[in-house]
Amino acid sequence: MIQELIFATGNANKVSEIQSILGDKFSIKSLKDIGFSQELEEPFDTLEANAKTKAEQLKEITGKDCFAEDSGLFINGLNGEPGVYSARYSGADATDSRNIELVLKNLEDKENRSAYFKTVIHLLKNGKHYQFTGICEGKIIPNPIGDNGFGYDPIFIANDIPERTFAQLTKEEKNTISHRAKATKKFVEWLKK
Ligand code: ITT
Repeated sequence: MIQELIFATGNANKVSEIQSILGDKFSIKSLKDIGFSQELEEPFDTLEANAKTKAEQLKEITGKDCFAEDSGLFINGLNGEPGVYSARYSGADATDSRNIELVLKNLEDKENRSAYFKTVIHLLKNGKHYQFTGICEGKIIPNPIGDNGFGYDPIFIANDIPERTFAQLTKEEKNTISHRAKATKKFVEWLKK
């Protein structure tokens, strides 16, 4: 039987990446699929706390078990920025390209360009809370390259595939090494138990 999971996200790219790892035994319903158009609040300064609150807010509204994820890019030469604020780094009208521009500008005079992506998945099931974490280490390049993926993918090169940016990888390739893939694989292992 196909297990249905509600994913507290408005980000279609996250849904697509996670669905392809979960496979056809699981069916993910996004906020859009369940007709929910409000944005969930993310008021905290850690991925863990924001993932938890997004899952709790949706549980409160739907009464159903669900999961959420919060992720971000942590750049060592910028003291961990944009981090938990990755989605809105360049302000209220942030876009992926404005965020990238700001990161590159802030890194101009920095020698250390190492960075990592981190994902925290928070599952609320039968009143219990579970978290699964994934990290992908790499570096930020000076100019964006590639059209695939989303967010900061065009400026991030993972240590595991050092020849290409995340935006030059296929979804399948990104899903072998990414932060989200690592967290999702732990999540799937848990679900299969
Ligand atoms: P939610 O509805 O799930 O909150 P969101 O896009 O607002 O969707 P987050 O708050 O978790 O998601 O912000 C994560 C930001 O971090 C995202 O908008 C990207 O800018 C960046 N990011 C996360 N994972 C990424 C990835 O795999 N590749 C590139 N950028 C990523």
